[in-house]
Amino acid sequence: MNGTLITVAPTGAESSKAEVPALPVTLEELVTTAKECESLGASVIHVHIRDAQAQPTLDLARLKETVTALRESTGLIVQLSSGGSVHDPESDRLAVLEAAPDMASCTMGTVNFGDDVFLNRWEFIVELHTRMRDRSIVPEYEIFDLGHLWALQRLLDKHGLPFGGHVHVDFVMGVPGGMPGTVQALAACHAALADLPEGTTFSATGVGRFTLPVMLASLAASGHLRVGMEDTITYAKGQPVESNMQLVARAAAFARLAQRPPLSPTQAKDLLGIKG
Ligand code: KMH
Ligand code: ZN
Repeated sequence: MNGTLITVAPTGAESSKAEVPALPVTLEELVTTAKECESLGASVIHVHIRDAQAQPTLDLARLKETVTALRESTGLIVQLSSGGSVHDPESDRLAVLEAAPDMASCTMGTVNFGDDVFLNRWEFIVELHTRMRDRSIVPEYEIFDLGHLWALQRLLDKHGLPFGGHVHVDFVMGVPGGMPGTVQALAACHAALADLPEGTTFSATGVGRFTLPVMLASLAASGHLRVGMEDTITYAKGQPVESNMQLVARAAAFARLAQRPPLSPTQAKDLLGIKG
């Protein structure tokens, strides 16, 4: 399919509302952001939610309310984060699936995450993968390092394909502790996809100053894009991001320049094997 899937990751679990006032943290802010990002070319939304104090939470009732509101107000594919924050227990991260999103993230290994550790044990990964298939949820496999692709090959060999049969991965590049956001690292990941099922697709996101090089490298390698304030709060050197819409608009413009315009949510569903 000759178009670009654009995922917006508007909030994340790392930035604070006090320090980044443009971060969408309430349901109303999230829905408004989602609608505007859809109109600019996003087809998937990667969702982390916040509580009444704007702190990261995996509260199930809030997650269910969020999925419903996003479905009512947009045509976007709703992808919940099962990664949460580095402090969330495995039980809460698994329970995210009970909110019945279209997609959920599934990180393919443990990685140092700045001064913290983002823990993803093998048994936990297998449980996430299996429960997603049981619940008809399409995974996006999050790849923070090259070895995570090898772990994905092992997962699929031992435990079978995900729901829908299509494999989609997201290279998260430039996290301190993971792979760098360089053309060379992206090329290595791209080459490793040859060992995954035929037709495997990828998107890529570069954290912070890696945003632009990773976006351009991904487009050049026929990849898709993830952008948003989860990954960067700086638009250009010395220029804070004004909104998620600013990042989606830039990604859509680059995609058009590359002659691969943004996919609609319906086209993105076809690509990812999402029914309905
Ligand atoms: N917040 C990070 C610790 C995901 O959403 O699945 C994990 C993360 C990955 O953002
Ligand atoms: Zn996330």
